[in-house]
Amino acid sequence: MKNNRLKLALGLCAGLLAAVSAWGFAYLINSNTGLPIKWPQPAYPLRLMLGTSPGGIDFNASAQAAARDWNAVLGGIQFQSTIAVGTASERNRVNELVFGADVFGQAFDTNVLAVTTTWRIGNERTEADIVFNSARNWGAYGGPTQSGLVDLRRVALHELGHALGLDHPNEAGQVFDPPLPIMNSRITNNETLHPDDITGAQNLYGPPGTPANDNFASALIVTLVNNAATVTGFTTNATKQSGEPNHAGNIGGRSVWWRWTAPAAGPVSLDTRGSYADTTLGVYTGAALGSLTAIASNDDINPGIIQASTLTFNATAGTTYYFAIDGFNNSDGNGADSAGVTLNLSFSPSGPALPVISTQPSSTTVALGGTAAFTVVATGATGFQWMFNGASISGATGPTYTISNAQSTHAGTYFVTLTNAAGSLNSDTVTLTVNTPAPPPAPPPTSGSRGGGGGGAPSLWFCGALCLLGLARCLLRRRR
Ligand SMILES: [Ca+2]
Ligand SMILES: [Ca+2]
Ligand SMILES: [Ca+2]
Ligand SMILES: [Ca+2]
Ligand SMILES: [Zn+2]
Repeated sequence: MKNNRLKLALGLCAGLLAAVSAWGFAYLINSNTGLPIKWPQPAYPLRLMLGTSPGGIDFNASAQAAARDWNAVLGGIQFQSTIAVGTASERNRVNELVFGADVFGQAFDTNVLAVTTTWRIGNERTEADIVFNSARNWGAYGGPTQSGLVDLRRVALHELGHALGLDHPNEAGQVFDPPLPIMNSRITNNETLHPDDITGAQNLYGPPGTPANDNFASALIVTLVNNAATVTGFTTNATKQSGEPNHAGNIGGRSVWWRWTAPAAGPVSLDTRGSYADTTLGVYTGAALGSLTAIASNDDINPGIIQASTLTFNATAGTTYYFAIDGFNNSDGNGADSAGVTLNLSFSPSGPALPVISTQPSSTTVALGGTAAFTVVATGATGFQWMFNGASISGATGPTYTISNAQSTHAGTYFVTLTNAAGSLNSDTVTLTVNTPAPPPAPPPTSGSRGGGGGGAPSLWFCGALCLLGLARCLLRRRR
């Protein structure tokens, strides 16, 4: 009897899909941003409610051993388990590991050993419960799989990988020689984390330790090959130094540094595509952190959507440029986002110069029905294109963009792309706020209405309502 198919992770929220990376490993992805979904805090609490078998096997200890295996290779997160008895609930913000005859009321598929149910808000994991199929015969052993007896620790190792944000590499079309990754969708004789499992998880949470290029003075040198370079690192456990600027105007808090000396004059293009978290990027000249000159910076390629950063600048021959990558989203109580980061550089030595902006556009506020204008002052530009919430504005192709009769639909983010023969240069991203008259006070709720349910910050109530739509989708996926 073949009972050896591991359950694929249920992405219970809408907008989840598996993605293939260039490396191997696969992730559960927020399809709105293209970024993996991660547990945001350094501590990842688990509530173990697996108990002891009639034969005396301590299954909570087996799950703890699996959690320790992941903890040993991860720098930005650690599973922390507590032992309890009881039943698990979905959407209670407690990450529970239990045995169950079903998955919160949904039957296990044939051959399924365990299921991880996951919930999220934006790029952040909010909850992951793991249900081990109580119809199986569970044990604790090492070595090859035994017919009719499932080793709980290695199944927990797989399901905790889903809780971290990993998906099945084999189902993303990736082929390996044995020993196979733990994150493959079928249980195998391999019982230890595979290099692919470890690299995949470290891209999300970093390896143990602090990055070597955390401090400005420890900036790593970028070396070009054919006038291009791609360097990688981790912002995990990086810090912000005293006197360090806010990169792209964002407080950040987990910066890492590279430096590069231009061998000739020419335009440079930088981006952080391939990073595993929301980045900011800044370019500076100067010898000390307290006396830097800002050259260019960027937060998002497409504000709020493509959260990697991109910028261009004109390099001067012989000048050393410092590149800082930091994390965004330091407003969620968990510090700036951090993960594996990538910096891509391309250089056109002696090429024509990019446009130069002397005055950036400014954020502005306008009354409903009023007129707002954004202006950029630049030299060397032959074309202008204003962008609104990441999309081109038809006809907005001059140095000034004017909005007449401003409505609430005009509120959002704007920038202008300047072009010439050397390429393109984006201005700072600025915001338009449209002040609308205060609405009349709401009438008091009538008796029996469900008023005031989900106001304020994203709440459990809100997340639950969103995720129920996802549930139907995922059950279809399960039955496939
Ligand atoms: Ca739960
Ligand atoms: Ca730093
Ligand atoms: Ca960003
Ligand atoms: Ca954060
Ligand atoms: Zn799985």
